[in-house]
Amino acid sequence: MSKVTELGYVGLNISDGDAWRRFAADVAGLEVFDEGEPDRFYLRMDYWHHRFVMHIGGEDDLAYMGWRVADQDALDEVAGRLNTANIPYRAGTVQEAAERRVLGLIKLADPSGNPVELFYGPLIAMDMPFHPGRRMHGKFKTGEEGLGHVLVHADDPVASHRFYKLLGLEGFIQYHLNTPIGRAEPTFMHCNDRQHSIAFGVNGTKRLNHIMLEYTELNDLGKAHDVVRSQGIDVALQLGKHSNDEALTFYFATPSGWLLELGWGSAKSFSQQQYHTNDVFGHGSEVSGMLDVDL
Ligand code: MBD
Ligand code: FE
Repeated sequence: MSKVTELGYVGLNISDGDAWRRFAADVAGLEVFDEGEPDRFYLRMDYWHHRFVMHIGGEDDLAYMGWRVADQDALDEVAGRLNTANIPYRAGTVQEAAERRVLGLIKLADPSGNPVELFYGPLIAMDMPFHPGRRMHGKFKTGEEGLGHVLVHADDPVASHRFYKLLGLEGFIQYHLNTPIGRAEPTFMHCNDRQHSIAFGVNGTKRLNHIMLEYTELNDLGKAHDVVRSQGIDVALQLGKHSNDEALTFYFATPSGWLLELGWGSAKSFSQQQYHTNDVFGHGSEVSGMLDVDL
């Protein structure tokens, strides 16, 4: 059975391009890459042409998630499963594929309306090695594990689980948590060694709650933390270690209001269900209203 292999790229609608250019480079160390298009710029993490398309203008939120499949045959097979399940999708045009720097794609939405693209054949710019936006000790951990993970809105987590399973992801509820509005039972799903590539079950006002990016070196997480603190950026959850992916992370506000979770040292995905009611340590809430879970 053909499955998605990684969260390959993400499109974001942003209201303040200049704030984002500074934030991406100076805080996270991402490479800001401009191809002279007036309505967008790109963020790079590795040899990929881009991992993020930053669409200037519009509401500050997720524009689309790009989930990779191996090739055209794999895309046809997944599309066949969508047909069987009566899930509508649209084939991307040649121009739309070129716009994303991929060889082919289809466009659809998950059960909560989060835009999804399934693609194959990304442009890997081997002549353009990653050039970090600020000094870095190591790299971003990408490769077969994709760009990181997203926590997205789900009106009906059971329907979302069914949808992402159809794409080939696996996973399940991994926490029972307390929140100001009652119990949350978030679901975490994976499609490669990354412990999760998508999570849902904690809803806010936007489609996107957070994106998690991971460094290969602890020192780069420490540097990011220093920059966030020195710039006085709102921290939603302080440094701490998750019980499921065992990553050391912290969460802070992006110029779009949703959160960036930066991390280091995560464990691999696993296929037997277990659950947690607390994290290993830390992740204390600091600025509320952004990720109101009691970890
Ligand atoms: C995560 O990455 C996360 O964002 C939450 C809320 C819980 C466990 C792992
Ligand atoms: Fe996360």
